[in-house]
Amino acid sequence: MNTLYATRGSGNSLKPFLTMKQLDIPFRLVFVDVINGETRREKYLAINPAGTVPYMVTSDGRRLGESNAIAWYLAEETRLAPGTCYDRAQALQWLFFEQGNLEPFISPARFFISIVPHRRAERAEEIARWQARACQGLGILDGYLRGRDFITDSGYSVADIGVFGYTHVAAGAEIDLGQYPAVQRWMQRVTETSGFVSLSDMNDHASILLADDGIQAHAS
Ligand SMILES: N[C@@H](CCC(=O)N[C@@H](CS)C(=O)NCC(=O)O)C(=O)O
Repeated sequence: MNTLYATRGSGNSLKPFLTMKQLDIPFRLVFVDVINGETRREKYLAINPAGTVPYMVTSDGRRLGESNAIAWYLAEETRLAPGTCYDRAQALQWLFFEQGNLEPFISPARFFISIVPHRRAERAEEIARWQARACQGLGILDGYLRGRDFITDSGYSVADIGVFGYTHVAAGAEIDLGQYPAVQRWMQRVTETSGFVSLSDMNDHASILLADDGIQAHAS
């Protein structure tokens, strides 16, 4: 069975979680405590030297990091894989866009505003910059999604899952998604797809803690 290392509340962790739930792929979930620095300690670094979640160890022991790469691997040859060569390239375009123009700004702004608000003041200037950059990215996404149902013409796919991961929690970064009506309509469509599960479903899912995980360290 696949093992997914994840963190509660993480938009990146939601991506492989949602993919496996929608595809009925069984997995075990191990929660790593980012706030207490567990991702940067020896036990987790021996699993994922990059010290980030999500991370996956497949049923046959292979290892994979980066949320969009994990989701892509899981979606290959399933109904969540875009159907044509062009649609696959377009999916990759928007997954890279998400990692370059959305996630690096929404995620830290949300972290300091909503997850560790006592540390907000110390990052006030950066937060303003992150919000501005996130809004630029959301504006581009909104323009693209006008008149479209999903990211590619193949319908709902791994590309939507990847872009949804942090876009849907932008309010936690005090970004008003009301400015992006096409993004809002698209997010609603994503939540209506068959078997959709949310961040709170992930937070409440049966899991074990990293401290109780008996995996053998093997960096790759
Ligand atoms: N590009 C990576 C980013 C992963 C990432 O930064 N994850 C955050 C949680 S959402 C994390 O692990 N933070 C803890 C740390 O960096 O120690 C991905 O998409 O998986």
